[in-house]
Amino acid sequence: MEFTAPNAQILTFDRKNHSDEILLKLYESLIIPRRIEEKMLILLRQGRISKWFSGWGQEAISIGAVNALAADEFILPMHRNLGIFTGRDMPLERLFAQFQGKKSGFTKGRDRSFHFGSIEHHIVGMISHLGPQLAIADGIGLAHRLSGEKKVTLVFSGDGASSEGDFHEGLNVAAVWKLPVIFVVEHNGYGLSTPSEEQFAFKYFTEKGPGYGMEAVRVQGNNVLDVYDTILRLAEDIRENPRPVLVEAITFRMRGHEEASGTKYVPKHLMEEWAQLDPVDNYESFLESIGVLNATTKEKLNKKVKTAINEALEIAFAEEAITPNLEEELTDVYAPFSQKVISPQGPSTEKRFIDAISDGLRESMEKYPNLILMGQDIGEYGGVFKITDGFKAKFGGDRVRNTPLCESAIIGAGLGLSIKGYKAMVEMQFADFVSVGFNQIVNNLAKIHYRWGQNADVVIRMPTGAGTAAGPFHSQSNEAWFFHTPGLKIVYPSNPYDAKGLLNAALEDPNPYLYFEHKLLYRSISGPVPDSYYTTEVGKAALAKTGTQVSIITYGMGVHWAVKAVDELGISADILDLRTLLPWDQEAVATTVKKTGKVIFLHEDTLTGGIGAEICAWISEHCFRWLDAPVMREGSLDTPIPFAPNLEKQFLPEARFKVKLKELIEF
Ligand SMILES: Cc1ncc(C[n+]2csc(CCOP(=O)(O)OP(=O)(O)O)c2C)c(N)n1
Repeated sequence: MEFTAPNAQILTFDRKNHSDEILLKLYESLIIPRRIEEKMLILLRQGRISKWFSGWGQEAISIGAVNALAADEFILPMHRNLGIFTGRDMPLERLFAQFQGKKSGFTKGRDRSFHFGSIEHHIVGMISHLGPQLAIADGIGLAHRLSGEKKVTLVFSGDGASSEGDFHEGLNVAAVWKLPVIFVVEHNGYGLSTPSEEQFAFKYFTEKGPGYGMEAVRVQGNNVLDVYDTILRLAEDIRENPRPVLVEAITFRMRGHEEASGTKYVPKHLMEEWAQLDPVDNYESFLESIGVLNATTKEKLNKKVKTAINEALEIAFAEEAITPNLEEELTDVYAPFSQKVISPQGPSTEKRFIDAISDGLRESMEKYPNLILMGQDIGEYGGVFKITDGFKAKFGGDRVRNTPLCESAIIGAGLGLSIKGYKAMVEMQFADFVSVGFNQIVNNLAKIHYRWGQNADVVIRMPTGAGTAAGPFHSQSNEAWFFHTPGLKIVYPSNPYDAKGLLNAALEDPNPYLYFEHKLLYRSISGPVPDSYYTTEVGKAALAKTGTQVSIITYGMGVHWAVKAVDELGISADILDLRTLLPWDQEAVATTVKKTGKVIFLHEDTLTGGIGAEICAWISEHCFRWLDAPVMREGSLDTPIPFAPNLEKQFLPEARFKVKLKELIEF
C-alpha cells in the first residue's frame, strides 16, 4: 500500500473572514522558508554547506502553526520546521550562523542545524532522538496550568517518531493531566526510507487520539489556511479550556531525509502527484485567483525576502570560524551557580536516614514555592518508602503529583517545568527504573545548558543499592552510568546529616542532579540532624574516620563497611566519604593519599568501569610519588545482582574488601 492522502488530493482554500493583510502576511511568511530552502540547495551543490534537512513541501504546517499562536507561546519544532524559526522572526544571519556552526549562532557552534532553542523566541529545539520533545511540551503546559497562564504550547512529531515510546508517554501524560498542549503530527508518509505502513498499522492519527482520551483533528498539511484556522480555533479554545489535542497534518516530504540520502525509494508518481499539491504554489495561485496577490506585489515580496536571505548569508559566511576557548567550553557545561553553604541553626534531633531525607524535602518545599514533586505513588500513598507521606495533604496535589508509569515523560516534563522557571524533583520508585528515563537525563538534562544555555533545574531521587534480597531489578547501583555524562551532578550521602544537607543543596542548585539514597540505610541508621534548614557543600568529601596507615576512599554503604572493617582489623585509617561523585573532590583525595601513601577504593557498584576505576587512575597519575603500594579497588562482582541472600552476600564486596585491606596494610 502506498501513502495516499485522499483528503489532501485537492487543496480547498477558504479565506473565511481573514483580511487581505493577514492573507498576505501568511504568504510572506510562507515564502521565507521556501526561498531559504532553494538557496540551501544551491549552497549544498557548491559545497558551501555540509548537510541540510529539508522541509520542502511541508512549509504550510509550520507557517500556519507559528502564525496562529501568540509570540510568547512555546513551540517545540523538529527537523523540518524551518518556518517556526523564521516565523518567530529570528535574525536570519544568526540562523545561518547556527547552520554553519559559527559563534553568533544559537549554540556557539556546539550543535547543528535545528538542534537548539531560544527562550527569547519561545522555541525549544529538539535533540536528535525526536520523541523526547513531547514530554518537554507537557512540562511547559503543566507550568502554564499551575500558574494559571492561559497559554497553549505546540509540539511537533513526525509520523515515524510516533513509534517511539516517548510519543505514547508524552500524549498519555498530557491527556491524564489535561495539559494545554497541541501535538502536531506531520504525517508525510515516510520515516527516512520506511513508509508509514511499515511503521504503524493504522491509517490516520485521528484514530489514535481518542485512544488517549484526546480530541484529534486532521488538516490538509499543504494548505496554510487550513492549518492556520485549525490551530487558531483550537488555541483559543484550549486557552480557556485546557486540554491536549492531537492535530494530524497530512503532507509529503518532497526531498530526501537529508539531502545526501535522496528519494529513490519513493514511487515517481507519488512525487508527481504531491508536486501538484505544493503548499507555496497553490496558496499563491489562490491569492491571485481572489485578487489579493498581483504580479507586482508577488515580485516585491519575493525580492524583499531574497535580498534579506542573501544579505544575511553574506554576514554569516563572513564570520570567521570559531576559535576554541577551552575555559568557556568547560564552564558552559553547567549553569552558573555559586553555592553559599547554609549552616544549621538551633538544636538537632536524632533522626533516621529516611526521616532526614523527608525533612529536607519538606523544608525545600517550604523554601521554594515553585518546587514540584513528581513520582509514582508519591501522592496519598506517600511513595513506596513513605518519604512523601503527608506531603500531598500539606502542599496540595498540584505540587505533589502522582504520575503515570512513565519515567521518560516525567523527567522530560521536569525539564519543561524548568524552562518555565519551576524546580522539579522526580522520584524514581527504585533507582533501577531510571533506565527507562535514561535518554532524557543523559541527552536532554545533561546537555541542554552546554548546547544552548538553558538550565535543567531537576533533581532525580534514586532509591538505590542492595542488601535487601530484592534481586536484579530492585538492587542495582547505577551511579556509574551517569558519572560518565558531563553536565550532571551526582550526590550520594552516607549519613542522615548529609542526606538532608545534600538534598537541600541539590534542590537549590539550578543544575540537574542525581541524588542517590541507599534503601538499606533508610531505617538502619540514625544520627543527629539539625531541625533547621541547612545545606551541605557540594563537591566536598568528608573524613568519616581519620588514621595513618591507609586511605579508604568510598561513599554510601561503603563508608559503613569500611568503618566496620577498620574497627574489626584494629587498624588506623583515613576513611574518605566522597559524598559528591560528580564533581568529585580531587583535593581531598590527594590529601589523604599523600598522608598515608596507601589507598584502596571501595564501592558497592560492580567493579569494572566503576567510579573507583576513574579515581584510582587519577590517583596513579597524580599521586604516584607518594604511593607506597599499588592502588587497590574492591567492588561487587561483575555479574547482575542475584536474589538469594547468600548469593547476594557473595556478590557484594564487603568480605573481599576486608581481605584486600589487610593485604594492603601488610604490603
Ligand atoms: C531514536 C532515534 N532513532 C533513529 C533516528 C534516525 N532518524 C532520524 S529522523 C528519522 C525518521 C523520522 O521520521 P519522521 O518522524 O516521520 O519524520 P520525518 O523525517 O519524516 O519528518 C530517523 C529514523 C533518530 N534520530 N533517533
